[in-house]
This record gives sequence, structure tokens and C-alpha cells, in this order.
Amino acid sequence: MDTETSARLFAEALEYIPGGVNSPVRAMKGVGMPHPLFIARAEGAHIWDVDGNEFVDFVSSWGPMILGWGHPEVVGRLKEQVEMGTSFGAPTALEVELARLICEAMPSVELVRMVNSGTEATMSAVRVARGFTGREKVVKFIGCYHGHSDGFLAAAGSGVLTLALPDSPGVTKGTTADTILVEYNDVQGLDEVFAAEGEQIAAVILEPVAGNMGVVPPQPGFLEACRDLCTRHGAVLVFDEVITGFRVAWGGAQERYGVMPDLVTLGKIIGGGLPVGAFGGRREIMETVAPLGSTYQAGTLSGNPLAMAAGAATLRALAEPGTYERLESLGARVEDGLRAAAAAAGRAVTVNRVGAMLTLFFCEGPVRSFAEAKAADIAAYAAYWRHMLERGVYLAPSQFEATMISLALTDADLDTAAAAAGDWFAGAGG
Ligand code: KE4
Repeated sequence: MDTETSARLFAEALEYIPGGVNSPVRAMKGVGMPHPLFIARAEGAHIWDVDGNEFVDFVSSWGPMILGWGHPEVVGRLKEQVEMGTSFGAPTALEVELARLICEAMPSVELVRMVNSGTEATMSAVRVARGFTGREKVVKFIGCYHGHSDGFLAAAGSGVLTLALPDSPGVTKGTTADTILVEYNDVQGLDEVFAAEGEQIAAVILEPVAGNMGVVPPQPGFLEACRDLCTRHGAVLVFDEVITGFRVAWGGAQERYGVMPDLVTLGKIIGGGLPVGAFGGRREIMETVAPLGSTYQAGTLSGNPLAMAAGAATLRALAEPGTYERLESLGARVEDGLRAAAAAAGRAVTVNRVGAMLTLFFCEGPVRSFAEAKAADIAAYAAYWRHMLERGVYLAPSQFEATMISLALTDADLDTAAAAAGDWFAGAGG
């Protein structure tokens, strides 16, 4: 595959950008690439790199592009808004429209504040929880990633996990001293933390379906235990639904599993491919946010018209009848194809899937936690990834990320991916 232009662009990027990329996982180091692919354009579920190589995409820009690229409603609303103005630093009807859509869709959300990234959303939600409770400790789960604000960079998942940096330089001891780590799905561990420090815990934050150690679903009773312990000890339960929001159900994981958080953070899909984040939840908690309350939070481009237009158009398209049945069907077909290919070759793998997000782990499994995810054969995943790329299939360049299914995938796309995976497992790589 000719990737000469990507190589040249990467050499130039290294002159101006740390590591030549604006987010570490894009460097594709986790899959042994000499340089990342530079993408030129996308349409439907296909992307083209700058050398003209075409791929069926299963990354969806890490989640936002659940409709695929070029959806007429999204593009139309963006074009219309660009002509009217891209940013005013003042309220617009668009942010009311998106806020209403979110509040109507998400059972736990009574008030919602827009921000510009998932990191901002989780950072703000934790500040609000600390302000509301007057407490300082925050419980997070090992392997979950909530963006890169200091308090979370303690055995985080996603980029930090992929770079095998369990902690980040620059994060102070004081900051992580208020972060308590528990293994994902470890109800007993969480119970013990509450027994020891319950009255100091401001919040428990988690991905209700983990996507940043690869996909790890909640074990039966885990979300309920988080809810019950937070209720009993007066802590705020925060569902980080930056990935799962509008992906695993119209109302997110809280609807799919029937467990209501006190606060929820959103991002990705609600911006339809534009920079976005949001945090929201119970009215009495959200009313503490400035200017109504005294917990400060702000942002120049919060609620910016372009992200609001793209986000509202995306949610309106997702609200169409049959959307989540189709996402479930697409996800199941991908999962079944992978299981069949591995089984035919007698290769022990684990496929974890919730709706339209899944991960193929190169280990026997089960994979219910970060410790178990780490047992995956990263070198095998990297070789599989490169094989799939050669066959025109673009997967997340890390074993510890999620395959993000989009509605734009066609039967032909799924057949292409299944054939390529089947050849991998049947051949030397499998
Ligand atoms: P951003 O700040 O990247 O918009 O969102 C941070 C974030 C928060 N919460 C969850 C559950 C997330 O998955 C993320 C970001 N996800 C990663 C991929 N798993 C973004 C990709 C990247 O870092 O380049």
C-alpha cells in the first residue's frame, strides 16, 4: 500500500506538532505503524487517506460519526449555519434546541450545560459534585478514561493505557491523592472503599460500559451497586456517557441498564463531528452551576452554533424509528463474524459487545476488568490491525479501544471486513 504522502506529511508534522499528532492514539504506535495515515476525506462509512487508499471505517472518529460522513441533514444544517455565523459568544436558539433534545432523551437529565470536549465535561461534573457535597474524594475505576484532566490521570485507560504510562508527568501528588482507584466491576472493592471513606467521597465516576480498555460491559449488579452505595453515603454518581450516550440506546446506558446517575457527561455523538461536550443531571445539583449557583464553569465556544447544529441534526436522525434495532443488528453481525472466524481457526479470543460498540481481545478471556484486558496479546492485535488495513478495513489502532459501528455500514462493507478477518484467522496470523 502506497502511503508516501502520509509519510511526507508526518515528517513535516513532526516539525511543528509534538509527536506529529494532536492526540497520542492517532500516532498508531500501538499497532506498530512507522507513521500514521493522514485522512483526506470520508463519505458514508468509507474514508480515504491522502494517498487515495480507501477503507471501510470502524472507528467513526472515536464515536461521533455514528451516522457516517456526509449525512444530508447534518451537512445541510452546518452549511446553513456557516452562512449565518460560526460563533457569537452569546446565547442562540440552537443550544436551546440541543439542550431540549438531550433532556428529553436522557431520563436523568433535568438541566444540561454545553462545553467543548469530554474532558471539559468530566472535569466540570467532578467540580460540581465536590461543590454540591462539600467533599473532596473521587472514585474512578482502573481502565476507565474520562479525558486528560489531572485528577483522572491515575491508571487511566485509552491513550495513557496504550502508552503504558499508568500516571502522567505533571500530575501532582496532591491531585491524585483525592482520586481513589477501584477495579472495574469490583463491587466488593467499591463497598470496602465506601466503608473506609464513604463520608469523604464526593463522587463515583465511571463509564457505564467501559470503552477505553477495550469494551468491558458492566457485570450484572455492578451499576446497581454503584447507585446504591452513592445513595446510601450521599455521594454523586456520575455516568461518563461520552461514548455510550446515544450509542448504546437513545437514552444512553442509563436507559439500557435502567440505572439513573445523578450527573451524566456527554460528548462525541452530540456534536455530530464538531468539538463538543456536555454535563447535566439532577436539577438541585445543576442549579449550583454559575451563574445560577456559585460553582464556576465557563467556555468561550461552549454551545457554539456549528456543534449545536450538527449535534441537533445528528440526534434528530438517531431519533428515527428503527435506529437502535439497526445498530444492534449491525453490531451483532460484526460480533458473529469475528467469533465464527476465530472459532473456525481454533483461535481463543474474546469479543465484548454492547450494541454498536465492541472489542475483539486477543486472549481467551473473560475480560471484565483492566487486569484481564491487559492479558490480551497486543502484538497479535497489532498484526491483525495491519492485515485488516491492507485489506481495506480501518480499525481502532489500539487493542484498548472500541470498534464503533456506524449506521452507514453496508452489507458489502460487513462482508469485506468478515472476509478479511476470516483470512487472518485462517492464515498465518490466526
Ligand atoms: P475528549 O476530551 O477526548 O473529547 O473526551 C474525553 C473522554 C471522556 N470520556 C470518555 C468515556 C472517552 O472515551 C473520552 C475520549 N475517548 C478517546 C477514545 N477512547 C478519544 C480519542 C483520543 O484521545 O484521541
